Amino acid sequence: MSKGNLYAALRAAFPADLDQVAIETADTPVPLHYTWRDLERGTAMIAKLLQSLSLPPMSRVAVQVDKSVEALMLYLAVLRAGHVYLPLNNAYQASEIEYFIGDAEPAVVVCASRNFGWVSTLAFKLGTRNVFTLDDDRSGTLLERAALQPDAHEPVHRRSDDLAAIVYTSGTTGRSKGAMLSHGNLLSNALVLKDYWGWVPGDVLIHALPIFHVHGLFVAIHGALLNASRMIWFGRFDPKGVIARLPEATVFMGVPTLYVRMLAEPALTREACRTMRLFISGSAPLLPDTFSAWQQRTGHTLLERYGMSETVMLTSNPYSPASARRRGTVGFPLPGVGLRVHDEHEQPLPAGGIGGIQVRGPNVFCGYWRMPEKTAEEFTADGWFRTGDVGFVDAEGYVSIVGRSKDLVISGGYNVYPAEIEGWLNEMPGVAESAVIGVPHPDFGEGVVAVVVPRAGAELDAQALIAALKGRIAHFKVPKAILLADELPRNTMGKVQKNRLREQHAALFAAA
Ligand code: MLC
Ligand code: AMP
Repeated sequence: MSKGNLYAALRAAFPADLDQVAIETADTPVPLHYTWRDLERGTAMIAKLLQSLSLPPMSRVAVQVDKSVEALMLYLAVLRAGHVYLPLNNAYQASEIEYFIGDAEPAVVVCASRNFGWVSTLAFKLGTRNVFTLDDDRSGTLLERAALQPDAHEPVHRRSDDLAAIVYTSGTTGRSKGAMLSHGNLLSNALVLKDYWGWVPGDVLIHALPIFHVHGLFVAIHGALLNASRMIWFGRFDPKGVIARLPEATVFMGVPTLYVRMLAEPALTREACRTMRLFISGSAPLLPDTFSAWQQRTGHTLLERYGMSETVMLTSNPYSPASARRRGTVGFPLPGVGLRVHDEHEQPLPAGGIGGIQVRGPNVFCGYWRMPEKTAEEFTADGWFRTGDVGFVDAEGYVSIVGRSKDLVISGGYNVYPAEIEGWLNEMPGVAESAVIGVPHPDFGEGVVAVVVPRAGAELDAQALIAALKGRIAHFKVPKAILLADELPRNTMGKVQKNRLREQHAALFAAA
């Protein structure tokens, strides 16, 4: 019995003719075509392999691999086997992976074979018994072992409030928190979006996002699968490559950086977009200039929506009419989503009042993994989740995000938590203290910058600090610039005035 299992719901939407192509790869050495039957059989074999390991129910399966259709199959197999998927950014290094494995205690870890040495050492040390490899050329021990399994498997029964995935989002004060999402959180949101974004038979999605975050893994993939839509699958985002395939597609989803990079290509024209029905942007603020430039160049109005790992999608601009998609806003709360704006005294604000955005709904997560206190802090007494985003709702109901109460930088759609980077910097020899900020960046939206104060008498070299950080943490988190200063600006309470630093360095990347 599979009722409640998200995979079963997705499978139920597959087309009657399972021999149609479900996914076509765009940037493998030769194009690969996967039918719906391939997805069904491939995920069954991996699910059977997981079953053969006799894992406790709802074991975590941590996955740090390059993007491939087989990696997508692994996600679906974990769902159908009733375990809990734990996606990890493939840029993470040993210190980052050690934390996630230590915290989530996965029963299975799957990594790229080039990382097997250090990942398996860490995993075995932390008590994980099963480590497999999976590469983006369909090699690795996971598929070797799965190939020996039967290709039929009944999705395991799961209740809609059973855990399906844990998505780590970094904590403002250091420790990353695992947002626990249930089968019901994910399915309810996917069903709402199918309707809200007007998916129709014949839609074709270009998938060019990473599959270790909510946007690429849940929003894009669930959308296509629930609509039985073919996907044109890019292992990496390549603006020229994506534009070349637009005439075969109808839907595209991206973070703003993807749109900025496509706009830089002369090949992006109205003609190139002639078959497209919908371009969706999210994960970071879309600049009004990008919205307008896209409209002028392609004749299409970007649809901006807003969400987060803890809630999947929360708001969206309307699908129809396109003229109702309003620049600078993230649209309306999705059906079933409650959204309110409160001041710092927890009082509701009237239309236009700027305050903290709070939400509730069937999409809102079940809490942070093994952090009951943190979970309690982030929910109000009457059960609303504090997003940490600051914004307002106008008289017509459009939601706008104007800032964040959480100290967070979003660079090219990836979150970087200043506290984490400051911690690494402050440990380095010769560093007295540091402040990490985000400032406008033409490509990434925000660029990470560190202002570092040397210890008395110490000679610091910014490039050496950057190189040292690159040896320790994912490179996207490493500041694009490190500025040395004699001191940090502080208020009378002694708190670093990051606003002043942001103003002072606002033009740092302007000419880049
Ligand atoms: C890569 N680099 C970045 C970066 N991405 N630096 C800052 N910010 C980023 N986002 C750095 C790498 O570390 C590397 O540095 C160099 O750029 C080249 O790496 P690359 O892998 O070749 O980069 P590229 O392919 O150009 O990647 C850029 C990108 C990628 C924009 C395509 O960042 C991306 O796919 N972003 C999407 C993220 C996403 O899906 N977010 C959704 C979150 S879900 P070095 O030093 O090694 O040279 C969410 C909820 C919601 O937020 O609402 O959706
Ligand atoms: P994550 O923790 O990676 O899920 O990031 C979620 C955060 O991304 C949200 O809390 C917002 O701050 C931000 N975000 C997502 N979509 C948008 C958007 N359309 N505009 C502005 N910020 C966004």
